[in-house]
Amino acid sequence: MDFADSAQELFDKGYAAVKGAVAGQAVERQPFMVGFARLCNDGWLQGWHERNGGNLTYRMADEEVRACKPFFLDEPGRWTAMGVQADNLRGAFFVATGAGRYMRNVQLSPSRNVGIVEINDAGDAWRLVWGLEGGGRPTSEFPSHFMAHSVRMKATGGASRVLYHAHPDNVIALTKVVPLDARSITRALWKATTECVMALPMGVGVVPCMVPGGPEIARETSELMKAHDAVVWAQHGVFCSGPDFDSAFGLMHSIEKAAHIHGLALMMNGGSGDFANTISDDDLRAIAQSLGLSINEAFLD
Ligand code: 2HA
Ligand code: ZN
Repeated sequence: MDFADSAQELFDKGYAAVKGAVAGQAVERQPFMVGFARLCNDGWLQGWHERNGGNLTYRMADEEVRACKPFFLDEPGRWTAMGVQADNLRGAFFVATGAGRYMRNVQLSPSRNVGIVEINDAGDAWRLVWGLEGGGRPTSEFPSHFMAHSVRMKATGGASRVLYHAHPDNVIALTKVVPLDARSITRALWKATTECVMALPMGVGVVPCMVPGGPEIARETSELMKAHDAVVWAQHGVFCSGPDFDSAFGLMHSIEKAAHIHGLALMMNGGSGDFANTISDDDLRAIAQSLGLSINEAFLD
């Protein structure tokens, strides 16, 4: 190799490294990515993300895609079939935590721990266009996220953008002691604190203990998400949605807080759920009515 060739090779390597770093930082500074990373860290600080537990996805707005496109990979990854399909997500772009990545590391380096994926025109495959440096793929729960995005997008007229999965201790414990149906779990949550029904007027859906990351849990969850913005996964955690990061995090937090208070009250009461005082069904109706929220009457007496 002569001098000109090796100089060119050095230049190309340096240029690629600088370009990669600029592209990483340019996208990391976008407000949606700052909000994404903040939620991951907030969930970690709550203790909901042991090891690689939990995951987060965000459906990008068109203007956010336009702002980031100049920094996308020159050569996107290969298309990967998802085994699920959605017409209303053809050509969508998602930010997703990476499979096996730890939520506690996201804020330290979004470009290593998070990827942006593009959905193909058929709505059944993704390819990586940014991030997940060092190689990787979106969260193992991506089929659940994808199907739930499709359902929530339809149910909310396009407002829903965030899907968040966490492993909050008290909700998981709740699924061990309360009958595993949506009505019983919702009533335990609603009656724990007056604020819970405000965050959760439709109550939660509940899926039984299932294999994590599979197509069955994706199908069951998305079916329940037609009517609920949060679904409790027995023995596992919670899957919840929202129009923005504050709403999705706030919903997770409200559900977990209610489960915690229910558990504390059970302990103070010697394990009995027969409490001296509680929130009546008419109290729940009045709270919802005061905010103009329609409450899920199927879960009330
Ligand atoms: O991302 O939480 O459900 C790891 C999980 C799987
Ligand atoms: Zn999980």
